[in-house]
Amino acid sequence: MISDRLRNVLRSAQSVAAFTGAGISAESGVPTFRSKGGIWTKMKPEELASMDGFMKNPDLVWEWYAQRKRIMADVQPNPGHRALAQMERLFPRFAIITQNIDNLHQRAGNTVVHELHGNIERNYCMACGKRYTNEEVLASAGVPRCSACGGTIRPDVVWFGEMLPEDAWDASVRAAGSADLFLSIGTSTVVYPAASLPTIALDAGAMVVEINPETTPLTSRVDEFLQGPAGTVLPELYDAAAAARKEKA
Ligand code: BJW
Ligand code: ZN
Repeated sequence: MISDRLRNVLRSAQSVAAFTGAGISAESGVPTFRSKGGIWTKMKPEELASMDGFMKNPDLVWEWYAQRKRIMADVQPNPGHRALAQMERLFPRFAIITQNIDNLHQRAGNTVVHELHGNIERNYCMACGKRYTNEEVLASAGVPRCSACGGTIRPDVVWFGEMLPEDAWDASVRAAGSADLFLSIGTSTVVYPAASLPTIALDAGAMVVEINPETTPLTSRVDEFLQGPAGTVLPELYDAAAAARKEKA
C-alpha cells in the first residue's frame, strides 16, 4: 500500500503539511457536509452557512449550530487524528491546516494547527464584538443576545462570502509552499480558497498524497491516492514513517 517513492519521502522529509476536512472527523461521529447522508444532501449550503442565511432564518441557523456544538463537545479524536499527532514528533516541521472547526486535532495533541474556517467553541456579538463561550450561549433557547449591547451573537466560524482569518491563511500558504510532503485528508476540495492549497504545494514541488475513500476533483493531480478511511490509512502511514525515520537515524 505504501510505495517506495512515498517511503523515501517519509524518510527524508523535513517539512510536512497535513490539510484536513470533515472526512477525518467522520469516524469520530461528526457528520460531513457533502458525503452520502451528509448535512447538505438535505439543505442548501447558503441557507445555513452564510450571513444571508442567518439573517433570513436566524432560529434555524442557530439551532443547527447549537446541535453541532453539542455533538462536537461530546466526540473524541479517532485513530486518524492520533496518527497525525504522533507524526508531528517525527518531522522537524509539521503543520495541520484544517477546515474543521471541531478542535479534534488540538485534543489529539497536535501543537501547530492553522484553523481556516474558525472554531465552534468561540462566539461573538455581531454589534460590539464581545466574546462568549459555548456554555454562555447554550444556556438559553433561541438566538443568544449580547449582555453588553443586546446585539445578535454568532458562532466564530467562516461562512460563504466571508474572508478567511488572515494569519491562519498566510501560515497555511507558507506551510503548503514549503512542504516536502503535503497530505490532503478527508476533504472534497471544492471550497475555495482552501482548495487551492494542494495546488500551491504541487507547484512548489511537494509530493502530494490524498487520503479519502472517494475520489475528488484533486485526485487526478496528486502523486498518490491512498483510498480508504483516514482512521485506517493514517495509522499505516505513521507506522511506515516511524520505520523509515528509524532506519535513517
Ligand atoms: C472521508 C471519510 C473518512 C468521508 N476518511 N475521508 C473560487 C471558485 C469558486 C468559488 C469560490 C472561489 N473563491 C471563493 C469562492 C466562494 C466560496 C466557495 O468556495 N464556493 C464553492 C463551494 C463554489 N468560498 C467562500 O465563500 C470562502 N470565502 C472567500 O472566498 O472569501 C473571499 C471572498 C469574500 C467575499 C466575496 C467573495 C470572495 C469561505 C468559505 C467558507 C466555508 N465555510 C464552511 C462552513 C464552516 C462553518 C461550519 O462548519 O459550519 O466550511 S462550508 C463547509 O465546507 C465547511 C468545510 O470546512 C468546507 C469544506 O468541506 P469539507 O471539509 O471538504 O467536507 P465535505 O463534506 O465536502 O467532504 C468530506 C470528504 O471526506 C469527502 O470527500 C468524503 O469522501 C471524505 N470522507 N469519510 C477520510 N472516514
Ligand atoms: Zn454586543
